[in-house]
Amino acid sequence: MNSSSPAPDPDVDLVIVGAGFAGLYMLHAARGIGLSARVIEAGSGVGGTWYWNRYPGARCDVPSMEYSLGFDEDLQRDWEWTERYPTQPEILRYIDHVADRFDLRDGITFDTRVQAAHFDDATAAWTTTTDGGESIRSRFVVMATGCLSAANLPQIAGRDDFAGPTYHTGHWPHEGVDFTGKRVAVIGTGSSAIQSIPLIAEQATHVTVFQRTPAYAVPAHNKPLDPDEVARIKDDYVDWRAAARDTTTGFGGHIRTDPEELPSALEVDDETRRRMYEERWEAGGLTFLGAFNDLLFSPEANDTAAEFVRSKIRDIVEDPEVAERLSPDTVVGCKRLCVDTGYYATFNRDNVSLVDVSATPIDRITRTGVEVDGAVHEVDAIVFATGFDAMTGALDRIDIRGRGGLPLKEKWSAGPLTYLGLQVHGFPNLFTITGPGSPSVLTNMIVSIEQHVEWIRDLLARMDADGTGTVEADADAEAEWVAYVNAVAELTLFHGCSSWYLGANVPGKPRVFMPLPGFPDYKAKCDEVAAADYEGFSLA
Ligand code: NA7
Repeated sequence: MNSSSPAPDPDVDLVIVGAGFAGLYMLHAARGIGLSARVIEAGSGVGGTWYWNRYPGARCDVPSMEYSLGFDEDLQRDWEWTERYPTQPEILRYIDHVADRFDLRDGITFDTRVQAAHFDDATAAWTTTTDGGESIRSRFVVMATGCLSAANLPQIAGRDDFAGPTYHTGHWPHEGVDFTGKRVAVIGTGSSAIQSIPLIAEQATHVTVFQRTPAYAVPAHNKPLDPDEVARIKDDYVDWRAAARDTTTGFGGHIRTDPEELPSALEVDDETRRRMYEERWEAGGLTFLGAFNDLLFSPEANDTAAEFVRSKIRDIVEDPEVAERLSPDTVVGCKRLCVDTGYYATFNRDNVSLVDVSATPIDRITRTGVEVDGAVHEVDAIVFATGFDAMTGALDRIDIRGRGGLPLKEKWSAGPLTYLGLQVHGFPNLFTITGPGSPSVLTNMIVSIEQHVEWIRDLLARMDADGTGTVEADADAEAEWVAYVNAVAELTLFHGCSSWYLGANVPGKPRVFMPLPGFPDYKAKCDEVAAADYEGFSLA
């Protein structure tokens, strides 16, 4: 545009990309401070992760009373969860309810994918373009694109030659899949595989599981919620949520002991240690790793937990050779701990077999099956439970350009650089909800989403009140933050395996630890920054 002509008004204050929990709450929060916003969503409905991940057994590994929005007292009182861990359909019903309850649908354009978002230095406005051919000018862009939304399909030779149907767990057909009478290959043994394999095995003639790295799983012990317990929680919900925000992971505040009061796994005798693990195992769920204060810091302490899980696998799986192959020898919790219902016991079924592809990778996919070490395992369908290009994948797939046309992909070529996981230097007025460098996937995502949305909302309200045009992370604040995130991660055992936290599951992706461990310190830092008039950000 000619710099002497006046800049056209933006079409809208905010463009928000994605209509999962983050996008919906951001829309509601923006409207609450009088800003106009439009959400662009690739799916035909709201829900994000929970819209796409419809594989059998898909369920959240954070309890439903905690994996729910806490910002509205009436919402949290009215909604009735039915089970300890919510299923994907129940979470989707909840998100639909949220969209309707807060009249959000008229702000969302569905079935539309954002292709690009470019910042114009002259007008300090963003132009977002979509595959529907629309260009939208806005003051702000908020990426609510999710941490696990860009599917990772491995580049296995012959992948397109297979004659039967193939599925990725993260893009499951909405009408469901009937595996009755079918021989099914499942590639991958992460959380999605662990949830789906027991159910697929109940239906299919045969399931062949291709395992590259065995995963640790602890039992969910899922059950219907007790109405009396729910009533008690609801009476105390505000304090309950506050307790959750005080935990490293953003949930379990009501049951957790202060880490300072927990012993080291190496301080107690063998019998006490075993009893404490048994108690956590019986209670079920991710809090297993909270049994001792050093499980994610000391390799020796961690190995006691790892050996406990291995002993459980040996107890459950009848064939000792299969039990051995299912037993990980890595740090437990280094890759995200899985929460299962009957996963290991499924390998006692006659119609389930396990193929170890750690030493001998899959050679190729043929017309009729999966070939490993020269032998073809004949199947009728293939399920890719192969995960996601996590945390940066969804952003990389959009052509995002900041000041001077700098592509975000180029800026992040050696790994993501952010300040607080909220902003990137050179990309004014662009926000990433639960972006790399924030606790995100190491926490209850809803707690992190609410904290980010509320922080962004308060900043936008402040900018609107005093006529500030742009906010941008400072280069030195960003550099210090990235160094801090790395330093915190290095205190932990998260570096000890090839996890998606490090980008190690995607060939060629830089290996950088992306999330920041520890929600309370992070939240305190964000609050301090805001109180110091957004220290580390330039408001112009
Ligand atoms: P994950 O946890 O990333 O699991 C993907 C699995 O797929 C994992 O076992 C991978 O093995 C395996 N994989 C990936 N590529 C291949 C190839 N080429 N050959 C064999 N096996 C392969 O994804 P999920 O969807 O299960 O879970 C993602 C998160 O969603 C989860 O952590 C929860 O937070 C919810 P690898 O371990 O890389 O050797």
